[in-house]
Amino acid sequence: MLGILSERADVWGEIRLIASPRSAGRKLTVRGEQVEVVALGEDAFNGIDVAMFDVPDEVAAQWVPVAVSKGAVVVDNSGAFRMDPDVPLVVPEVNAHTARVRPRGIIANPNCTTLSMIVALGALHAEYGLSELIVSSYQAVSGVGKAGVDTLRAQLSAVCGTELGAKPGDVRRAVGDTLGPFPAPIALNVVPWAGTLQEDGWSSEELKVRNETRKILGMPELPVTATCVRVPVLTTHSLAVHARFENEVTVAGAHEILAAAPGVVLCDDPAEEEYPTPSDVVGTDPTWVGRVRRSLDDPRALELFVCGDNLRKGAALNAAQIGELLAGELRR
Ligand code: 11C
Repeated sequence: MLGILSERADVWGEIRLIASPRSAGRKLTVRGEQVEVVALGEDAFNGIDVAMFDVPDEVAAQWVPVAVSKGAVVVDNSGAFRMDPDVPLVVPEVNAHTARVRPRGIIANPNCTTLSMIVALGALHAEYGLSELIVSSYQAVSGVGKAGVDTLRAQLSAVCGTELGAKPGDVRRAVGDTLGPFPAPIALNVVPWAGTLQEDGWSSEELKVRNETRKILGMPELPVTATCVRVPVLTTHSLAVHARFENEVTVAGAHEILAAAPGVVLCDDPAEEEYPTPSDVVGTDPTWVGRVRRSLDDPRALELFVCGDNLRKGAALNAAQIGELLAGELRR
């Protein structure tokens, strides 16, 4: 977040850094200046116009209303308010207009998996009219934070240069009790799980993709099925998308839409081995799209492969873009 605020146009006045008392007094660099962190407390929000929250759900649930009561508009990156009907869930390229109506003084920032595909999908929906979505995610370990990154690095060190991975259970035995935040080894593996267990075997992440996609597109009845999978990638979520539309589609038409869509890069030339991969996309802002095909059995459906940096567009960048919308409003 601090990096992104430092890179983008400076629409801010004072930037105040607020964290738990444990971090108070630390100095962090933002826009080239050293700024001292102040402790979270009611007075910390005095005089703040826009408060960007990047904290666990329960901390957001407690402190976001406090910031609002002090006069701030809050951009919240947690899941605490996303499905509240009085809280817009905003992706500026797709539904910027919804940010203007915010009865609770809160704008929610979507989940990183939803954000990693929705800009491309929104552009195709605007032209063809989405009627059904089936996605499989390939999620990076930084989606669960530093513990995810540390765990993958530690497990990779344990298996690197060995012959592990050829016999059932050998990787599990080698990583021992260092599973970290994952339910199974993540090195040399893929794990069909992200989030917490919900009713009927769905994961919280799968339900977030479904519910948030519907809300962002303003289509509460849209059929959406997600299977969320964790892969041994540090940062950048990928998704294989099957999108069915009201109208017939063509690859050339989809290419044209995607190539012109703000925030999207079309990278689709399999003959030249050109398609997005997480290790090429990491650190960049756009949503990258490749492998665009018309479904063989359905002239109304497209298959796509999408990659987006889950820490940038999937989190801090989208929040900063929402903050910029608000700064534009405040200047008028
Ligand atoms: C993951 N997408 O990759 C999740 C993390 O609702 O913002 C983000 C959870 C959220 O594990």
